[in-house]
Amino acid sequence: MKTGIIGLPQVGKTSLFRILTGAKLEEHGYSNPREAHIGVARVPDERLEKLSALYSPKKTTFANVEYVDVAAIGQEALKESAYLGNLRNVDALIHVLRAFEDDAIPHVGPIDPLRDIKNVEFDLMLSDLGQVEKRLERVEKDLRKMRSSELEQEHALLLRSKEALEKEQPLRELEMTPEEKKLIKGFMFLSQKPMLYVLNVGESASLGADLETAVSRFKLDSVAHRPNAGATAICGKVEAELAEMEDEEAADFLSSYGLKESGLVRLIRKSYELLGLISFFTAGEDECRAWTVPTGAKAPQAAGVIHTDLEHHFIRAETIRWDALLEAGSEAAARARGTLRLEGKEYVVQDGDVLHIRHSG
Ligand SMILES: Nc1nc2c(ncn2[C@@H]2O[C@H](COP(=O)(O)OP(=O)(O)OP(=O)(O)O)[C@@H](O)[C@H]2O)c(=O)[nH]1
Ligand SMILES: [Mg+2]
Repeated sequence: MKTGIIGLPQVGKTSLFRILTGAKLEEHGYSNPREAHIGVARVPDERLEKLSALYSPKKTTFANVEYVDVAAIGQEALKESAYLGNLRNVDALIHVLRAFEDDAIPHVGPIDPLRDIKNVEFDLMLSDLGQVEKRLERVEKDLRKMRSSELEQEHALLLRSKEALEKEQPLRELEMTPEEKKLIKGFMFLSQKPMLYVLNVGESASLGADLETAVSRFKLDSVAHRPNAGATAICGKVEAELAEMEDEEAADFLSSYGLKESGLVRLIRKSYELLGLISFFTAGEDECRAWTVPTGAKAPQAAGVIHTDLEHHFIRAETIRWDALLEAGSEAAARARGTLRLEGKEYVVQDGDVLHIRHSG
């Protein structure tokens, strides 16, 4: 899964990218600011850490999310094909919004995240609209030559998209059947991607409480509740300091701000929710590992994420919730208690399941 980090100039995109991925500026050769930077972040997961403590495996593997840091967004940038290509290729977007006060760092007028959202969304929609219109022309030409139900379906969907964009409704808010989604997928429309708005707030003594209330303080409640969108807040400055600390020091630092956990944990969790992703685990003496599947995935699909052969030769999945396994103390004990179940091909995997795939391969 790939998430693009976008936003106006100097709002803290690169800072957030660095904190998320632990990337150092030098390593990525930031000499060319127009270039996109790609980094991998580990998805923090306490459940996996606890499973790992039970099994003491040789290796513990967390799930990963890829982040792409691009140059500041704007109508000019969106005309560059390399820039556009980088953005089209992601599965979701994080829009970083300036919410911190600092006279030394310029911004377009007073702090107003809602205005910035409107402007950036407008640019995204304008880019999509250009693409929709171009394709519509082509489809209409083809339809005059020959009618086909597939083309007609695409035509109707494009018209619907055009209508939405013209009234400034991002495509992520359009309701689509799975079939329509498939039809439109190839365009990789920017305004169709799930969007997480991230307020980059200033440092304060009551940061814990300030982060909690930031979304409503900056009037983002309504945008956060729109389809396929969400909002959260982070303090880039504090996170950057946290990233440099050892665990114990970090815990003290967090509590001095009235925080329970690093904002990154919340941020990554939010992007998971937004994308409709869940985690399941495999646990053993060799490796304890977290895997990612879309909500609603059935057991064979989950098996396929581990290895394609496992999907083809899937028989059953021994299944138990991570906490039930911890409570029992071992798979054998769980089996004896009857909390370890055998699930078949139609089983819908639940967030936090520990699976052991039985296969015929
Ligand atoms: N006071 C304050 N400054 C910040 C914060 N986050 C970032 N900055 C500063 O803002 C400036 C821009 O940060 P970047 O992370 O480079 O912002 P960016 O969005 O990647 O900028 P461009 O890529 O040039 O558009 C830097 O000088 C940062 O130190 C913050 O939370 N508080
Ligand atoms: Mg940057």
